[in-house]
Amino acid sequence: MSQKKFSIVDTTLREGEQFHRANFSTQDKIEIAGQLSNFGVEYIELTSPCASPKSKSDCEIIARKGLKSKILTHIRCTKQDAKTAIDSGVMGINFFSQSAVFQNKSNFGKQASQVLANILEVLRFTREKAPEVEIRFSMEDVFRTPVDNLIKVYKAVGKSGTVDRIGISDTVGIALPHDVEKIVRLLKSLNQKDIEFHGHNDTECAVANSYAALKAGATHIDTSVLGIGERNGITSLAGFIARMYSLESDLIKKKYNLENFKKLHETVSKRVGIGIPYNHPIMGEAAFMHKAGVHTKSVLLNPKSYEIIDPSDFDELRTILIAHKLTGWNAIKDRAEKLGLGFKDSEIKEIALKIKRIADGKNIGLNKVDKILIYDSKKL
Ligand code: HCA
Ligand code: CU
Repeated sequence: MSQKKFSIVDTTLREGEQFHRANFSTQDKIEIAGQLSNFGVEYIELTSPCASPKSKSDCEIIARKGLKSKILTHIRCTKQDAKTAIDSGVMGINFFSQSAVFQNKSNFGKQASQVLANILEVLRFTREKAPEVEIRFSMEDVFRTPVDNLIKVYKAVGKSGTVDRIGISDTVGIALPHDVEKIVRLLKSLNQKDIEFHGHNDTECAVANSYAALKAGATHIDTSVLGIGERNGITSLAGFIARMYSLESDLIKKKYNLENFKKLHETVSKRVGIGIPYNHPIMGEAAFMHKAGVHTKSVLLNPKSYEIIDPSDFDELRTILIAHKLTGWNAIKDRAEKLGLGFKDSEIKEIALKIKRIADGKNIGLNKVDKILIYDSKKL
């Protein structure tokens, strides 16, 4: 990995609020922001204070909580929005601009020039009014916008000297990792600003794209807990953490308080009213389950044979499943030993065959396996 210095911009409380089932109360937001901060994300992005009266007061309350994470809000590129955001007391402003006006393939017309001039004026205004506030400017739908137009906009924004960071959004989840790498490198070559990447997950590429962005020189990655957001959401916090842990576990263990990870996920899942998907990285119920005989045998000898993440780092447990037709005698032997029962290997192999026969075509539980083991041990 070329990029070890990165920050997470968690947007569960902004993009996540755009998830169709989310409707956080003030109390929910305070609780989630506190847990995100305890986990250690560097930034928390909140819904625009211009979105509704409650969004405004929530922004003000959370911005003044003194959390460790920097509090940002996400607003349109207008002076009125900027004024309201500054007054809310946030430490950073994530401006975004819709890109339809820049998507004309044949030219950068009069309308686009006017929109760009407005953007620059708002950025200058904000920088002047709030010199201490961190400013990011981002365009929506970068990967469907002609590159020449992107260059025009980002070059002008960079030159204006008003922003700390530029953002790239894959608003519709269309990008592939190599597209992301290409654009990040291009923007990096235009100006040396920090770069934030925001990727939607319509084709399940969000985590890979986020990593590609980092590899190419991006510095900030947007995530949300459980990936919630518009449609099927964005890079999930757990997916991104799993990706980075698999490459740099020591760094991730040092940078974030992994023991708070589970609580954060349980809270968001409860407050949104959705379960944690069974296959969610790290947090899904299947993440550390081992079933087939070949797998269970190896995992019992060395968990790394089929695990790239140590569940105990996240307060999770590994499960060795043995009550099924794919079971293996090594796993049954391990279970017998746990129950304090002694068998010869030849006997255990017989018992494993019996369990396979019984479980072929129907579900049996661990209780049933235990009963068989105990019963057979008494016969000896
Ligand atoms: C949207 C906007 C956005 C903005 C991302 C950003 C997107 O809700 O449509 O400001 O980085 O995906 O483009 O979330
Ligand atoms: Cu988005």
